[in-house]
Amino acid sequence: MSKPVVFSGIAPSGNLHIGNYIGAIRHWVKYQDEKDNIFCVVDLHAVTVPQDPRVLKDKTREVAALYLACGIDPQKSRVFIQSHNPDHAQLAWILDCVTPMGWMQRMTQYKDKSVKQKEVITVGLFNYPVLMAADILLYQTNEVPVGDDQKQHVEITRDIAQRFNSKYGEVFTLPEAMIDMSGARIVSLQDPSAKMSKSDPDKKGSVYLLDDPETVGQKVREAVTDSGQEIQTHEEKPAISNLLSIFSALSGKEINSIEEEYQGSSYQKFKQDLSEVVVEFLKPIQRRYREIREDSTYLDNVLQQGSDSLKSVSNKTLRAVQEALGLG
Ligand code: AQP
Repeated sequence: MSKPVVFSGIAPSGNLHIGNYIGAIRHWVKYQDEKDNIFCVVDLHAVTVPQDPRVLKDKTREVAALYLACGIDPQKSRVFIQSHNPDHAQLAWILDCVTPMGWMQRMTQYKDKSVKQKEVITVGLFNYPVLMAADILLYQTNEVPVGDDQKQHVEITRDIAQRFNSKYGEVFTLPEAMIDMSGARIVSLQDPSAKMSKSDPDKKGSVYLLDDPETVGQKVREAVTDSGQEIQTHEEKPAISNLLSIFSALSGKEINSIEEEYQGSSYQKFKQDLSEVVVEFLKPIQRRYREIREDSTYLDNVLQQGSDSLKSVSNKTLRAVQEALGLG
């Protein structure tokens, strides 16, 4: 039996943070052997908000190198840059033409992102979920491992696929979101009501995968905590619950056992140990990242092979879509 096709991606719209790792990348790595994996750096998504062109180019390679540094193995997974395959934009246009406006107007991430947007809000930002649907549907994806914030986008992908299939014939596989609820929503260290986010202007809210040990220590030390003393997960203690989730995800220890270990300890001691856990976790990733960035031919080859081998898959889907619609 063939392995389930997994597709996921991250926008190179800023520095990758431990929320991206805990909510997405670690699950990609964990199930690599069992799946047919496609991991994309979704640069077309990044330009839904203004980007500095030189920074974007570098961030795109940085994200690809970080996938590999975090454990994505190019022998087991295909890694590529979205804009290297024009089929994504082509299918997105066709899906635009089958997606009712009303569905799009319900997307909560558009609402959140558009209020934060200081410059003009573009059609691209509004359309982001249709491009994401195209990314997923092009490869006949079965599973989409994502954090909780992307659940609605995978649901609309299914709705769009179902609508297309029922109008024009069975072309698309219906994908499912794979959300591991532990760590599915890592929140800001400065504001537990907001998710940790690449585009948060408050850099103290996020621990980036490339932060140096001193910066990690400072961010964890200055993380907001809740009233009371207990180091325990509780819905009324969102800040400490978040720190416990991070501790657990990066150390591999169960939350219960961390709670037991720190019974009666101070927040200060807990944060000190947490910053050590984070620093030790990041060390090998940063070492491997530096090696990969120093060997640009290696990274180019991985990305080229990824996109070359995937174009035949996406072309096949696109041709079936065009045929079904009577295009060409
Ligand atoms: N805070 C988070 N906790 C858990 N998972 C998260 N993800 C993002 N933030 C968290 C997951 O990471 C993957 C990549 O996300 P993305 O780059 O496609 O877009 P995003 O969700 O909009 O991420 P950011 O960090 O908030 O970026 P900006 O600020 O540019 O919008 C997804 O699987 C996501 O669920």
